[in-house]
Amino acid sequence: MAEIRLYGFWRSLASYRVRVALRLKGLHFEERSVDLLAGAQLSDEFAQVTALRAVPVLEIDGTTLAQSLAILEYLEETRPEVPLLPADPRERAAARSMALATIADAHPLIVPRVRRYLSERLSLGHDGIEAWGRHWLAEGLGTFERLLSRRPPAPFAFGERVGIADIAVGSHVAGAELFAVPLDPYPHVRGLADALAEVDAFAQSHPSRLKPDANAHP
Ligand SMILES: N[C@@H](CCC(=O)N[C@@H](CS)C(=O)NCC(=O)O)C(=O)O
Repeated sequence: MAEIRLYGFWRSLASYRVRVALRLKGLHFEERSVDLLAGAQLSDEFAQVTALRAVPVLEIDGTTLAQSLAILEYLEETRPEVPLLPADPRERAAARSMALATIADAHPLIVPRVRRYLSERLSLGHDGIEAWGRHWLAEGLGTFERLLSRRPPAPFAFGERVGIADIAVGSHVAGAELFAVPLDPYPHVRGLADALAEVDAFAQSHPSRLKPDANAHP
């Protein structure tokens, strides 16, 4: 068994968060793809891994963890050498609070099970579901713009070091890219996203790098 195994999916924003954190902490991991578009999260095979029917799931230290924020906090507690949280307790709370703006508020509204319900039970068509996704992503971008505009100027959300707030904003921006939501109205978010794109852990983990045909010739 690999020492650290991530069950994820290329376009899963929550999996992206965990991938980035593992790489920031310098941890080697193997990734198993759970094809959310094919419904593999609902399979009997995946039910052996987790009861949650969702990715990310991380096998590490002889245990199985789920929920991206819980996984990030676990990595922080067990491998504190490269910190993902600021040292000051007030700043730690503020960083968690910013991260939750997408992890708890915006992102849960656009996951496959919600889109499936909109389609199968409420008969919303493709365009309606895309509009739904774009709406909640734009709402989240607006929240991040307001939050970031009140932070002191810094390359990253909480200063010189990337951390959980950056991971959350980065994942939300990746979602905006997947749904073609423009970043132009959100200059602080755009500035942070540009800074994060220069960080290897973010660049290597980005959905565009994992997309199955990303490396295929046209
Ligand atoms: N709050 C969870 C999100 C878990 C989640 O909903 N993951 C999505 C992919 S990003 C998923 O696997 N969804 C399966 C489904 O909705 O059927 C986290 O941050 O880890």
